[in-house]
Amino acid sequence: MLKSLRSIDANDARLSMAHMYVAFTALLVGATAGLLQTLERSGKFELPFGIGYYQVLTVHGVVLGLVLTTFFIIGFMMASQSKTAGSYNSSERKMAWVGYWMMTTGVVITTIFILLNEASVLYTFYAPLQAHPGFYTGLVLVIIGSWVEGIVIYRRHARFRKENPGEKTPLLSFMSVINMVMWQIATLGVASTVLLQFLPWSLGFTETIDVLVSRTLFWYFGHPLVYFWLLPAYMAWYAIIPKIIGGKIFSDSLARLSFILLLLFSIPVGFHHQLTEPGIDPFWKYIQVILTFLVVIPSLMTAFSLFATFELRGRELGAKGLFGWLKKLPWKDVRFLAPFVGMVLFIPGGAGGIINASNQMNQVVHNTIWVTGHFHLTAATTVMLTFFGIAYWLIPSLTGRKLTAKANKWGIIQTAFWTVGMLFMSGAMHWQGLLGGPRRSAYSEYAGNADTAAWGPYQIAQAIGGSILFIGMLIMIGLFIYLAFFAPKGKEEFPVATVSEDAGETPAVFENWKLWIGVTVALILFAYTIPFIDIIQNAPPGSKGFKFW
Ligand code: HAS
Repeated sequence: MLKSLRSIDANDARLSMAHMYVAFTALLVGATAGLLQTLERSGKFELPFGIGYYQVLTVHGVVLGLVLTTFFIIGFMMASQSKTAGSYNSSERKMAWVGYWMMTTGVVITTIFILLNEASVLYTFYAPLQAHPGFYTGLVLVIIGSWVEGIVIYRRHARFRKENPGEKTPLLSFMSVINMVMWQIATLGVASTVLLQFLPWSLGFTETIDVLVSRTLFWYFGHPLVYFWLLPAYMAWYAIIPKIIGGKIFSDSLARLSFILLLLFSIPVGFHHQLTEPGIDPFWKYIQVILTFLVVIPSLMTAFSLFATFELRGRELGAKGLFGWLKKLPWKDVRFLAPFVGMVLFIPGGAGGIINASNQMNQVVHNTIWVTGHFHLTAATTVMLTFFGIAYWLIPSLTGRKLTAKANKWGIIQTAFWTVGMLFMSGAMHWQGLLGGPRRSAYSEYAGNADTAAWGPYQIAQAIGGSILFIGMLIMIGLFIYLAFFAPKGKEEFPVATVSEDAGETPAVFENWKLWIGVTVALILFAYTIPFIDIIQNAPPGSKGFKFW
């Protein structure tokens, strides 16, 4: 009975849900760590049992930035592909489970070493901070597991094309492939620094480590990492939200083109995280800043497409005037409200990104808590609110249950808590950052000096925000458990929109993977080859601890 109530094949639903259990456990652990951090930084609270600030900060960053996101995203993409391209066959599903268990084992290993305080190196694990080899081994397992699951996504997409020659592929499946291609090309950077530099160094095979090489390889991965988080949110904005509001996808071609542009331009831009670092030729920083401004374009296209979708639907319902459509949107439906708040806050979030990318302004904000404010507005608000919005219908639709009116109401309350909490916290971080407040710094480190008084009010505001967010997180976890196990049985819709009749034909060239991957690789080689050779050739004496260079 329950089987037929699920929105996708029962075996695929179980696979997707397995990812969700890990993701929401990560939310519980990571957000609790976040609360502890803001309390510590307020100066009013000391961490108990000798727990270190940087240990908690590592838990927070790794568990939320790497575990919650990766598991939620892969689970969501697999459910979307199963829904729109058709269910996986048994060999694809088996392979996906292999990837899932590799990732989960990796997470357990990494977490153990962080909890043992053997890996308090933050989610960026910058050298010369060194962790236990177990930390790096766990991370490598997570990455390789995700590659295995990525191959499943490619296989399913290819099977659809083979079984339906000449037919346009489902938009959500196409988008999942793009996100996975970007992820796999990007993770080559972090996998190489971990395997070739950090592991030999932490195992004692090499005495030193080339810091600039490791940071460059990390940021080659680090920027596409944030788009790996963003693209699933865009998947929902382009292909799911129109259905929820009763409208249509404005343009299938525009959606695919913006994803292709994100693939092309999101990788060769890592230097914008290293603008203040010596050892990289300013010319190549300049080139990568230009490429960063190019990667903003698909986000502006996304904004345009969303405005068009909302306006068209609003006018269909009789809206008049420039902003009359706003009144016609389904404000009481949490499946719409949560992602919509995410979109609105992406306007200041994106503007902050553009400030960061602008070389001169970067000198003002780099390494200040402004940057922390930026990514709490983008990743923790825009992306997370969209993920919550997805979870409200995805979880019951996978478990064969209903999003009840009461759960919907609690979802709206949850959205309010998250938004208010984040505005307090991220707002105070931005402000403190503009005044020069440092990021990644424990109160206990500078307690008693002049900074204590200067930063006090901002850090208290962050603690208030953190506490409100913590309540928001608890409501979300409660709703997750309710929707997964206790909500009344029934068939919850898996909303997928169709394309507007007025949209043009989608050109076949969008499925020319050789072309897009070829251009992506060419752009990466252009942006990185010469500066990377430079970095290695001009490394300071003694820094070439890595024997293979
Ligand atoms: Fe960023 C640092 C530049 C976007 C996350 N970023 C970070 C870090 C993270 C992060 C985690 O150039 C810190 C890493 C660390 O630990 O050091 N970022 C950008 C740029 C963009 C950008 C140019 N970032 C993101 C997103 C993230 C994210 C998205 C997570 C998901 N970022 C930087 C730079 C740094 C950086 C530097 C390094 C700083 C330093 O010095 O260390 C762009 O992609 C932003 C483009 C976005 C837009 C907005 C489009 C708006 C849309 C919404 C439409 C709304 C509608 C609703 C339709 C142009 C699509 C309207 C309704 C109404 C009623 C109005």
